[in-house]
Amino acid sequence: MKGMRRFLQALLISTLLLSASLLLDWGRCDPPAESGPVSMWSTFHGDARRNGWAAGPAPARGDILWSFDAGASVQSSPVLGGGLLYIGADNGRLYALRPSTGEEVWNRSFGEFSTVQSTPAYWSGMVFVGSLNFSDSGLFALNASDGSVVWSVPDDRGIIASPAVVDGVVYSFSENGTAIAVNATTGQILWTAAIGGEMWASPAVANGCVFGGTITGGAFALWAQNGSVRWNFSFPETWTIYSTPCAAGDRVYIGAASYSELAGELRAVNSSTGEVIWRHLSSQGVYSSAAADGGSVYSFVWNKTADGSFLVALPAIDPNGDGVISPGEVLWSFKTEDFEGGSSPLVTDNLVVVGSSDGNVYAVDRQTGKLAWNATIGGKIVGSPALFERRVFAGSMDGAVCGLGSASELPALRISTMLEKESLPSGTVMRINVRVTDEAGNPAEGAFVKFTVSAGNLSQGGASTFPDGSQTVKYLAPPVKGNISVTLAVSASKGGFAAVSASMRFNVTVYRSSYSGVSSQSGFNMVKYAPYLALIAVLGLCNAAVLVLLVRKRWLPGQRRMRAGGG
Ligand SMILES: [Ca+2]
Repeated sequence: MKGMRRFLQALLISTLLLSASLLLDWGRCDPPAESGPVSMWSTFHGDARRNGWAAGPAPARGDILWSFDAGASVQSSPVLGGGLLYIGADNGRLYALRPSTGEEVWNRSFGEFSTVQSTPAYWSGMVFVGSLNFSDSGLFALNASDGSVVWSVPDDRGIIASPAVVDGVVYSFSENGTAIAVNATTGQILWTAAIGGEMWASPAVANGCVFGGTITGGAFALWAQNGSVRWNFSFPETWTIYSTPCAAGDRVYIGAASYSELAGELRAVNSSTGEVIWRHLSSQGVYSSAAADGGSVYSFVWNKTADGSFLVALPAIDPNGDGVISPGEVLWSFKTEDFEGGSSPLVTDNLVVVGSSDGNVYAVDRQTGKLAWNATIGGKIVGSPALFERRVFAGSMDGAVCGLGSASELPALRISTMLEKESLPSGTVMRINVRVTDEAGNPAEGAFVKFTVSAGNLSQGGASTFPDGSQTVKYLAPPVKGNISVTLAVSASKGGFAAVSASMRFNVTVYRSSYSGVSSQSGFNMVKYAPYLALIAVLGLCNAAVLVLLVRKRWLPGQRRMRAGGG
């Protein structure tokens, strides 16, 4: 009785631990409310303020570490949350990829004739995104782990804008000229506001307000609480606002352009009143969103007279106070062969990174504007690059989504593998445990582990490692006519680390029993049971941990331990 009670206690505690760990994981991904750089690139241009400022250094090199083919042009920007990268494509699909390898985890289609130009937003285990479709456009909330729809709000015109999520509320703009606020958990509409002008720009949310702009040149601030107008102003006739306002401190930076007048402007306004603080003029247009790090403002400006787009750094404070940041007051400028100026810059500790329609991602020194590296992806890049764990991510109009960084500089992972047996009879099962650590032996949680065998079948309990760096597979030995040697290969990867692989051999022997034929041809497919095995593995692990604490007794006696690293 006492043993049973202890077991039930352990089960209860382990279940609570599991729930707590999931909650902790979700909570970590919420957008920060305070000013300063963002720690998680979970929405377009970093966080709901859209200031493009990421905490941490960009990689010193822009090697293409992986490339994923979305199968259609990509205008959406990559975002990260819950351990995955999310990006939309013009085939109407939203993709969830592993940021360490680019491997697809799931994709969701919003219909054959739809596009997902909207950049998704991750919040609390959900992904929010807008779709543009001939028949059934809308704002969707998806389960971040499998892409299933949690709720949706239909839209009669379609959504290009990228939703912003703050304090459990999703803010979205439609092509039909309305702004809406929706309860992120339930999908209940909290308010709608008729702005009266198509909106391609995304909402920026800061200081209790929602900032936006229309393609007819109207700029506005709504009260986030009820959608009423706080202030608005219009650029002259023929002007458009395609870019998302960037909120920084008590300011908002708004870009605008006029095709017919070959003119553009980045305007710094007071976020409480909309009053102009300064203007920076260009000869063609400002189509991308500005980034701000407090002292400087970075803008990608199309300058037709110079045949390209310039990434410029402007002083936040106008040096001579005349209300115009003149060419002479520009801190630095970097020329690209871009003729669209669509990509919005990412500011990191060391570099400013921007995509270009000339097919490159450029990273320039934040202080000097000198080129640090460029990565030639090939297609036009109109989305905004993202930074996560020393990697830059970008999508392009030729459908490539890439992870960029410096593989050589990354610290290494180590794999240690434990086999239950050195040899096993055909048709029988053995457990294989791996533990992934960093070079110092600290467990690498969330590392993506992949097993392959030269013969037989594997069923993996889960794709990534547990908090103690471990992961388990079951190996089913194949039918054999004579004893064979099997090669097991294990690879592990995790963002911020160089991937590692290891291999080892063991034997499968002839099963000398009258039942061997039956068991070896049963075709038992353990992959089908992977989700159950994953759950059992997690609960089992928690149980084991708790039981070890309770009973204070060591486990795994007599197991053979093998160590491997780098092949
Ligand atoms: Ca000036």
